[in-house]
Amino acid sequence: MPFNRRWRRPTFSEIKVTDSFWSTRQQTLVRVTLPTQFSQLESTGRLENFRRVIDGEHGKFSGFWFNDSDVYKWLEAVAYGLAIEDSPELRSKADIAIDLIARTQRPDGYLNTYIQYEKPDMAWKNLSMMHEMYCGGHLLEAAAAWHDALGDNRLLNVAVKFADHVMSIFGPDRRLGYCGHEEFEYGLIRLARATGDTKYREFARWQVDTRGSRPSPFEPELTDEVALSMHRGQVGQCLRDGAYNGEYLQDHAPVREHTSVVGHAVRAMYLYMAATDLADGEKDEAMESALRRCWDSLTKRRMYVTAGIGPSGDNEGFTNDFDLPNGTAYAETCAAIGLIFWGQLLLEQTGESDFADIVERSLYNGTLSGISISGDHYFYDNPLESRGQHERTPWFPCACCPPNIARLLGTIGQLAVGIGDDTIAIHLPIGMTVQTPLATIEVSGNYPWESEVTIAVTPRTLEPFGLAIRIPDWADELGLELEVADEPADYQDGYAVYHRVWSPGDVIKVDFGTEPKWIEANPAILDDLGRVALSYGPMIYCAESTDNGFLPQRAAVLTEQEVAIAYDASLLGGVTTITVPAIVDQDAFPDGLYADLGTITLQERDLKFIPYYAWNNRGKSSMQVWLRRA
Ligand code: FUB
Ligand code: ZN
Repeated sequence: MPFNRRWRRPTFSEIKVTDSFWSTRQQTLVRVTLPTQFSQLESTGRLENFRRVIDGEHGKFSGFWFNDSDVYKWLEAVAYGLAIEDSPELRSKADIAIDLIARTQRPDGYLNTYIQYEKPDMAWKNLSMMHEMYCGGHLLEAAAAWHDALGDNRLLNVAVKFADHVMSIFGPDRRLGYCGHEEFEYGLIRLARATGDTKYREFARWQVDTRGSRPSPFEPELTDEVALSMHRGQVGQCLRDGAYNGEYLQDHAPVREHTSVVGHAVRAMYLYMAATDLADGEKDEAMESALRRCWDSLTKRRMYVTAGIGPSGDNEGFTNDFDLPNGTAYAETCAAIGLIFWGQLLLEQTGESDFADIVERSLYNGTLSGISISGDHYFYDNPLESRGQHERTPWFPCACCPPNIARLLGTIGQLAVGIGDDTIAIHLPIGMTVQTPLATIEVSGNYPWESEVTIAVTPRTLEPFGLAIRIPDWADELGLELEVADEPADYQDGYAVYHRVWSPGDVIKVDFGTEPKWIEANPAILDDLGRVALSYGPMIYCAESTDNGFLPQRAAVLTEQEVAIAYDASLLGGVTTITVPAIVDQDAFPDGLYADLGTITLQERDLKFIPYYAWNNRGKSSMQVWLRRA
């Protein structure tokens, strides 16, 4: 399918999430996550950095040079949170931040507290590392969010001035330049939509199209003492064998020539999001094929079973095909979120459900593990095995992930549904009420714990229209019943579609046939050899020592035997557990390290699994996703 947008996202007034799984999390977002994050923005000096610029001297700049972006991402999430559930306290916290941002902006539109406070003469001198446009991109996204979700244009005015300032310096007839950390491109696209001014979209296109230029605008920075005085990190990341190598920041080749995902994972996701959006309706075959190549490289050779991506902490990103170590997996929360953002754009433009499969996998696994059930502790990296050293924390010195997961949680409803001219698509069958010009759709059930979902349609037109229901990749047998008539569905691009004239009260019952399933990994993933993982619907499971009284590393599962499923409302906010027979190595062993074969005694024990996202919510523990197979 060519990239021609098929679905648009519902606005906040068109959708209400009523899902037992996600609405609790959205409530926690507004009542716990966003208020506690504001306290962190204050106590760690991120907001103080703005006051420092406004007022002059207040001591040293706090933290990383891209700390402004945390404030912008938090504000973006607040816009969504307030659209879901109004909160005067949260609103007044946001007002403080918005006011500070507006007052910090220079009259010419420039805005970056680190540069303004610490290095006022160094603006735009080190594009590869200093994140000025990256921070600006998050400002633009926050501005678009406040405009779109709340009709509030205060940030939009700041964003327009900033974008105009950048465009007065860089551009086709000006200086060649783009940011070492992509993000501004997508921010510009959203700014163009919010303002209706396409010049921002075209500027984003120019930045995407010129990325990978030779000589690269980053090359001179590697020998420029002024640029290096601010950050020498680019030398290590960008030089290989003494020559410039732009892989770390996806500047190794023009995007249309990219063949696989490389470098820093979050950067790559943000670049491909912009490129995908820009390809919409352009019939740009070279770009479409590059994006499909990179998507395949990512999801067929470089992605964990949890949809975590970027195995290495060295470059916070990609290494080689099938290199997916479990215990040292970096799998940054932001990268998993970026994968959702990119996959959703591909889904909306192509209508192909494969993209939604990955979005769903990331959502319920590698992304959701990034936040505690209480909503105020976070993982930065999301390993698939722990020997007890990992624990979520309330914040990080580099705190990109917490506000990123907040903005993702605010837009679950927007991921669940696609609205087309004559079709409504249910991408994620979560509980919700959707009001579109064609119909009101009510989805109810207890997904993902239960198999059955009911979709009730109340049309607003006498004309026929389509209802498309995604068939998840994990559903072997999909039961579909249109209660009012014996009409078969059409199957298109992984969706079951009923196209008909609807009457009020028409109901479709869907049974996803959710069953526990064992998964094997491609033998090329050496870390998973001889191992299996357990899934239930969209969720990947793990075994945690907390539930079992022994280390899961010592167990080998008996995959041929029956498993027991139980929903436990009192455990981890309500989860379905799966108990599996396993063989466990016993403790008794003579003093010392080694002994003759046969010394170890084995015992059959039950091994209880919980959803991966829910691990480490009861203190430190040993955990494994890929278990040895007996
Ligand atoms: O550099 C900004 C953000 O901080 C990146 O996206 C993350 O990977 C972390 O390095
Ligand atoms: Zn992050």
